[in-house]
Amino acid sequence: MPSGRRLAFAGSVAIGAALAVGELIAGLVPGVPSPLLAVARFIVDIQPPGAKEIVVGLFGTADKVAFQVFIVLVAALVGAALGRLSAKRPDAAAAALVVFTFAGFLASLREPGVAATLSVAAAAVEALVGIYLLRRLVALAPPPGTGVAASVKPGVVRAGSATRRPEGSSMPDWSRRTLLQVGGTLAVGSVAAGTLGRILLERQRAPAVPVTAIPSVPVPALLPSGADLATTDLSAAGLSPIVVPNASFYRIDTAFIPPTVDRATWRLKVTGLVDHPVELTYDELVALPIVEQFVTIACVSNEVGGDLVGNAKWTGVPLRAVLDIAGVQSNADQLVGRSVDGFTAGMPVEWVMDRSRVPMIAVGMNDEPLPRAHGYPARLIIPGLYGYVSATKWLAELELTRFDAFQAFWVPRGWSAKAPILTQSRIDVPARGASVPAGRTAIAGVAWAPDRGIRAVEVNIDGTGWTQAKLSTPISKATWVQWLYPWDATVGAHAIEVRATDGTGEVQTESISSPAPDGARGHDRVQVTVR
Ligand SMILES: Nc1nc2c(c(=O)[nH]1)N[C@H]1C(S)=C(S)[C@@H](COP(=O)(O)O)O[C@H]1N2
Ligand SMILES: [Mo]
Repeated sequence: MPSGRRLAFAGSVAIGAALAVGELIAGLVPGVPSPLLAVARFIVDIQPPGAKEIVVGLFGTADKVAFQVFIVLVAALVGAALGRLSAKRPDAAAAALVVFTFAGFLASLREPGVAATLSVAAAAVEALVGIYLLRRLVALAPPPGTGVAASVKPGVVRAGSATRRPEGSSMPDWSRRTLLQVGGTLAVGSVAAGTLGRILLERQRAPAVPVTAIPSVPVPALLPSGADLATTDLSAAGLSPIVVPNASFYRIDTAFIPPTVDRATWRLKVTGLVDHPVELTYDELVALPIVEQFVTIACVSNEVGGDLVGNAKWTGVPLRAVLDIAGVQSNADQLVGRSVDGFTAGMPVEWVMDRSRVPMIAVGMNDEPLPRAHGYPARLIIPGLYGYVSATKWLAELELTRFDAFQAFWVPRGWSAKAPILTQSRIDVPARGASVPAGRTAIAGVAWAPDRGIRAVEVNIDGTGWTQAKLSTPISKATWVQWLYPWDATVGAHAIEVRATDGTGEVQTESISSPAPDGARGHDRVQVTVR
């Protein structure tokens, strides 16, 4: 291995170990944020509008992991550069390392619940570990330009040889083995320490007391109950259920670790342009009339045919019941839902005041307390609006303000301030690129246009014309419907296309738009082979 690469390896390992130490301290010491998460969140927060198409896909769970792996890889590249620098100018490399750890510390200051003194101490430990290992490992790599004997029988390495430097090109290439062994061991140890740190951090954040059931008050259902649904559910293998179970419900948010909220100390504030600011405890909130309704929520970054959409039964308090206690002033045109973690979503006051819908502060999801990932203990559910402009999870505050006075989280990042859910339909079966046997087969899927409702769904096979699909009985205008078209499939390649008509009679547009700034447009299409 050329000496440049060894130096790079040495540097990457040193940086990786420093990062791992940071993760471990974060796991062990409450109040010290994970450096990796702090940097990840900082990048999400500062992303320029141009980056929105890349970063908006980040909020799925798998994407969050991928994003962190990416940051670690970037850190390793920085480490590689520092390794090379360290061979010539060790002090400059050490200084750069201090700058990087300090930048990580600054990013971590923005995290909720951070103890600044502990965090700066942790950053100092990270920097010292990084500098120490950088020096030790770089010392194991020969300086650039030093020739190294190409083929020497690898010697047996004893622990003490780790610090010895090769004295010339005729020496056996022990340094290489030693560097690889020491570096490799450190790298493996770092991954283990980092993982342990993250497990401990998750544990710190996990609720101390098990989540208890939603209040056992009589719940007047606004809409048909689950029992009625069973009979209307269309069935086809692979078709989405009308009600999506909590465990498989899509999850999108900017939280790398979902906030843990203690229901006993949680408060909901109503602030801003109101007659009387209000502060409610959880018990006070759920003492208000409780309602239940099925609502389909969707993510604006859902692509045509994508799965960032779902329908659930929500239990909670009508939002207007709380707003009425505060008294909304007439000049307020925007309601901002603010999360305990600082996320904000802004929606028109007019939309939530419209008597035709029942926006709610949900505390239950599909007859269970709101799961932590979906906003425990309370979140907003506003029929008809995309999640980023409405569905605030881990809700802490309702602020009455004006669109010209405040921009919610995603707005300065290139997304529309107002974003009603667009009419969409999706083909669930047959799957994209599937091969199906000839004969009668189901083409089926879901269609939604909350809260205008779905009037019709049509299927077009091979561009031969639009034919009506059968619909499940809609629960309400705020929910999706299933659709099904029994198809007599003939051998060959076929293209299937779908479109929906909403409750106002407007046909889903076929002109394509990307998710940004206000949702994806266009028809879902699949190609299948019939054999
Ligand atoms: N606190 C908080 N609430 C949030 C978000 C967030 O990032 N933070 N994301 C919103 C977005 S973009 C969507 S699509 C919905 C998703 O809700 P779900 O994860 O329960 O499906 O939550 C919304 N509420
Ligand atoms: Mo979203």
